[in-house]
Amino acid sequence: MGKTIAQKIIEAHLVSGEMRAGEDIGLRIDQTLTQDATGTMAYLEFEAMGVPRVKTEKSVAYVDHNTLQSGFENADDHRYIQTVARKHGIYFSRPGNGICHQLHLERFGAPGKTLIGSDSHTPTGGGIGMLAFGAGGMDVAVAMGGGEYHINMPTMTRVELTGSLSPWVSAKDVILAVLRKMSVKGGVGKIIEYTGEGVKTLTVPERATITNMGAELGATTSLFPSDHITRQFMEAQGRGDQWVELSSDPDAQYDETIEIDLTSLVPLAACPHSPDAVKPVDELEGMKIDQCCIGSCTNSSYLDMMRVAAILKGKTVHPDVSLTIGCGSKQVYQMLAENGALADMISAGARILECACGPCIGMGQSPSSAGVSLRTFNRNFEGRTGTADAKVYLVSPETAAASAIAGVFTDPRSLGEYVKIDMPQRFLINDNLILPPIEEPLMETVEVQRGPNIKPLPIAGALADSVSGKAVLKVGDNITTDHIMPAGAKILPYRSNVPYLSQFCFAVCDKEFPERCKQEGGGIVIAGHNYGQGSSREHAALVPLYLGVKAVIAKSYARIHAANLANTGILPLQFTDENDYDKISQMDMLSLPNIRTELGSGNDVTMTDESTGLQFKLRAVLTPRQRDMVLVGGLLNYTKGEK
Ligand code: MIC
Ligand code: SF4
Repeated sequence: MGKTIAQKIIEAHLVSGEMRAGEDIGLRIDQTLTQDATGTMAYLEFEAMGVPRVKTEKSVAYVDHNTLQSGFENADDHRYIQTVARKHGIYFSRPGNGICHQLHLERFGAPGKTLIGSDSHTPTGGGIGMLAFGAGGMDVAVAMGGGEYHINMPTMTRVELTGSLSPWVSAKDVILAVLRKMSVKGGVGKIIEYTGEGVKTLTVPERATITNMGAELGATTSLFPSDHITRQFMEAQGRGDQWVELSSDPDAQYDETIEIDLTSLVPLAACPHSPDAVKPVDELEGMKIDQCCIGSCTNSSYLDMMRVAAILKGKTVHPDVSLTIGCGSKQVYQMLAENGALADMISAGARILECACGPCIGMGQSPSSAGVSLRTFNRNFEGRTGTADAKVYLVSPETAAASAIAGVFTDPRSLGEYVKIDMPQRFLINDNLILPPIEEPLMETVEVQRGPNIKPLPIAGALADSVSGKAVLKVGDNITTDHIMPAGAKILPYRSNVPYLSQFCFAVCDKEFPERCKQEGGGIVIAGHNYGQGSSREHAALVPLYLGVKAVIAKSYARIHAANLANTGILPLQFTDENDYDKISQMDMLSLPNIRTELGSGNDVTMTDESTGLQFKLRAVLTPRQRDMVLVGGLLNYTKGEK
């Protein structure tokens, strides 16, 4: 039987398990990436494993999330990551070089390779035919040490693209159209492959915008074939020798097919507060706006920026609008500086930001109270900007630029003649902000430098015979990791300080939560569907662990977060009957009397609500390997035990 592209790459990297949908499979990982906000934890975990040099083909540590350095904490974290990278054979991308996903695509990624990254948008690499997954820091640490990366073998979805995009409609509109069809949980358990004639009309950066936001579908990953367009991109990056062709077999079997006609697409926007709340821009036209932010790992390529510059050329940003622009990489930034496009942006009044995540993760540029902000980013979750009542719309760079000039939501098709930008024959290549690994004897002499803000990570003990605790929090559907463990300029500097972070846990939902956990000695969290969507930050598991959370009971989970819970030793449990969710009230006393014995033999778990006397049947969302892991208190204990 023919194979899909993902099945071919998986087959070539399969270390354990069988390629049957739903089965636990272990993959050999060729490359890893980390960023600074999750990287400190990942490297602390890697150090705890005691492996002298990474065993991957390439591991890269990027610094892009927190580059404000508003106190010593971040500068210390950066220094820690730089020295730990030097000590263990890891490339280090210095702050200012750009955003991890854009940079990885430009300088390291290659078709047919496997990549895991401690960031949920790692599937950006699917734009060049990589099999790239977002993962928790512990999974990345294990992969750096040569260990397998485990996932449940996903089902295969094909998105068949026909036609070609109309002028002023772009890749962002394609993925917003997919989100409108599939919703933020429509991709869970699936790998999405883009096929069809329309693929040939899309450049690599456009493909990468689409695979990047596959994270917002909850998909395990997304990818495009590797074809002549991929080859041209790799050659233009001076890496043509790393190109291989990749396509699915003509008789490949997909579990589901979705059709998107590129020709009929129109500019779209995701409305507050969810990436799948999609409407055509022309329905929003005329709405007054306060801010436009262009950039992020989704839309910060050379092509994106050149189109924006062309729209801004000779114009002035509307007096009521603040427009920020951040390029995805130093390569893009320097090319714009050299060809004059940057001058067009500056002249129009754009506020140029460093090449980094910036406003996307709430690092500055919080909108005014109840402000309307148009962003080319990938997430518009409540509170993520740092302004609780801000209204964020996710749009294409074309829509953002047109609206920034007009001062109101504007359909870019009203701009008149389309400006076509060609892909460069050769990108400007200057890797002077990437510090390559050093040789073994030298590595030994490197001293890893740690600042006082780096606190030890909480590690769970072996699972007790029985577990009980109050339902310390009850929340609804689609709770994001930004709800569980917010980021932003005030909190991000403390990503290596779990005790400090714990004060902000679930702050968006319930400010009393940390205090309640302290009084009750922790407990159990009750949640609706798609619990933990969004970021890969394992802090959303480590911090609840620190506060004494022993289990989460949800209607369903986002993939990376469920894995992070298991990795840290918190039980991810699921209702077998969704209606049971309504029968539990916050502060009920819950008990799992036989949990250890039950998990020893399977996933069926019984729970009693001591406050009502009701009994419930739950299911542990764990593979057999994860059950063993939870029994010993998480992945670190499990990996140590394996040696
Ligand atoms: C995000 O977009 O939410 C982040 C910040 O990049 C996260 C990682 C993090 O929380 O550090 C992600 O997407 O995984
Ligand atoms: Fe950075 Fe935003 Fe991309 Fe996350 S989504 S990696 S914060 S740019």
